[in-house]
Amino acid sequence: MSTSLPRLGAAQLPALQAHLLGGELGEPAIGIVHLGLGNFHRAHQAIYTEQAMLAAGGDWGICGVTVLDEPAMQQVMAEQDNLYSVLTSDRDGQQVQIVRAIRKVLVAPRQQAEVLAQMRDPRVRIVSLTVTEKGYCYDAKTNGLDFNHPAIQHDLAHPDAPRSVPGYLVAALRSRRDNPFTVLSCDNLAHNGRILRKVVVQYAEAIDAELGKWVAESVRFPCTMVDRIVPATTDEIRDTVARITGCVDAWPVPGESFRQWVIEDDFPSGRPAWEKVGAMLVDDVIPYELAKLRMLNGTHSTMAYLGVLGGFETVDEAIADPAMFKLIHAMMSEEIAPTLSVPDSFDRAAYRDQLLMRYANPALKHKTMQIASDGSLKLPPRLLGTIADRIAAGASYRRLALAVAAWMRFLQRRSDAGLSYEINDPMAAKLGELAAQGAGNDAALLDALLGLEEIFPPALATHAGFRTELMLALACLGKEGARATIAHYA
Ligand code: CS2
Repeated sequence: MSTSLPRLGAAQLPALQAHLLGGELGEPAIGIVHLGLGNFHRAHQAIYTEQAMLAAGGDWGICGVTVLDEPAMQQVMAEQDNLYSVLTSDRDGQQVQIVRAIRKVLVAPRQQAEVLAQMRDPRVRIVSLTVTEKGYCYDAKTNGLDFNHPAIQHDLAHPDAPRSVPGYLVAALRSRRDNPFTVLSCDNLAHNGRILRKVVVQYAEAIDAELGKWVAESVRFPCTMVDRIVPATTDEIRDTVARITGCVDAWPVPGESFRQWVIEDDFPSGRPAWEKVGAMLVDDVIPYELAKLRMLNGTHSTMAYLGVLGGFETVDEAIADPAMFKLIHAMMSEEIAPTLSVPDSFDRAAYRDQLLMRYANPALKHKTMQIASDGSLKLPPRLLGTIADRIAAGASYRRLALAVAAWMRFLQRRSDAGLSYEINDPMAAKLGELAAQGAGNDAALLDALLGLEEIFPPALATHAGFRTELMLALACLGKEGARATIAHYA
C-alpha cells in the first residue's frame, strides 16, 4: 500500500465527493445501535440507512458495537473519523463509496457502561444485530435459550453487567419500559426475529417473570432477509481502494453490487425510510428468508465443503468447474426450489440464474474456507430443513445429502490432496473428536455425528433413507474424492 497517500478522514471528504452516496448528511444523532460491527453491516444496513437519511432525513446515525473483544475496528474507524470505503466489484468494473452513517464505535467487553448508556438513550429507536448464528445463544435441542451457555449463566447471575447479546438487550430494555426500542435481527437464521424474540423473552423471564411478560407484549422483533456477498478484507482490496480514491483506508469492505433487504414492517417507534432506497417492507418476510437461506446459503455451504475437500479455494473457482455448476444448478432447480412457498411474483428460475451469475463474480475471491466455518449452526437452516421437507414430500434429496456428507468429511480436517486445516466452529473440539472416532469407518462417523441433537433433529437423524443417502455419498467421497463425486451427483 502506498504510504505517500493521505489517510481517509473528514479532511479528505471535499476531494471525495464523487464517492459519496449523496449530498450533505449533516450531523444526524444516533438513532440505531448496531451490535456486531463487521464487514457485512458496513456494506449492507449502514448503506441503506445513510441513503434513507439522504432521501428523507431523520436522526438515524449508527453507533456500531463490536460484541467480541476486538478493538481493531474501533481503532481504525477512530483514525478515519468513522469513515470507511466500500469497494463494489462486478463485471461492469469497480467503484468505491465512502460511507458516513456510522457516528461512533464501541467495544462491548471494554465499554460495557457506554454501550448500555447508548442503548438506553431514548433517541435510539432501533437496536439491530449481525452477531452471526453464535451470538443468539440459541439451543436447537430445546428450541429456546441455551441456559448452559457460559455467557448466559454469567448474565443471569449479573444481569446489570451483561456479556451476551440477550443480556445486553434486556439490561437496556428494562430501563426503557415507556419507550422500548425495536430489535432487528439481520442474521442468516430461519425466522430470525422470532428466534431472537424467543431467547430474549426466556432470558428476561428467568430474571423476572413480569419482565419477561412485558418484553413479550411490548417489544417488537421484526424478521428480515438480508443479502449481499461480502468477503473478508485483503491487502489487494486495500490497494485497489487506495488507487481509486487516492486515500488509504486501513479496513475497506469488498462486496458485490447486488444487495437485497426484505423487512417485516413492524417499527412502532419509527424507522429510517428504507423503502425509499430499495428495501422491501412487507407483512411477511418468511418466504423470502427461506428462499435466500436455502437457495443461496444452502448452495454456498455445499460449495464450501466440497470446495475445501476438492481444492477449490474460492466460490468463483468452484462454480467455474462445469460439474460443480451442473450440480449446484440441479440442486437448486430440482431439490431446493420445489420446497419454497414464495409469492407468484417470485421467479425461482430467475433467482437461481442470478445466484449462479453472482457466484461466478471473479473479483470477490470469496473463500470457501470462510463459508465453511460454523457448520454446526449453519447446517440446520441452510440444508437440513430443506431435506426434512423433501422427505415429507416423498421427493429425492441426494444432492442435499451429499452436501451434509461433505461437511462430515470436511470435519476430518484433510483435503483430498492431503492438506490439513483447522475447523472454525463453536463445537470444533467435539466435532473433531467425533470425526476422529469415525476415521476409516463411515458407519461409525455417521452414528457419532447424527447423534448430535443440537444439529440433527431426532426424526431426521433416525430416518433410514437419509442415512442411506449419507452412506452412499460418504463412500463416494472417500473412494473417489470430491471432484469425481461432484461429477457423479451433477
Ligand atoms: C455465506 C454468507 O459466509 C457464509 O456463510 O453463505 O455470508 C453469504 O455470503 C451471505 O449470506 C450473502 O448474503
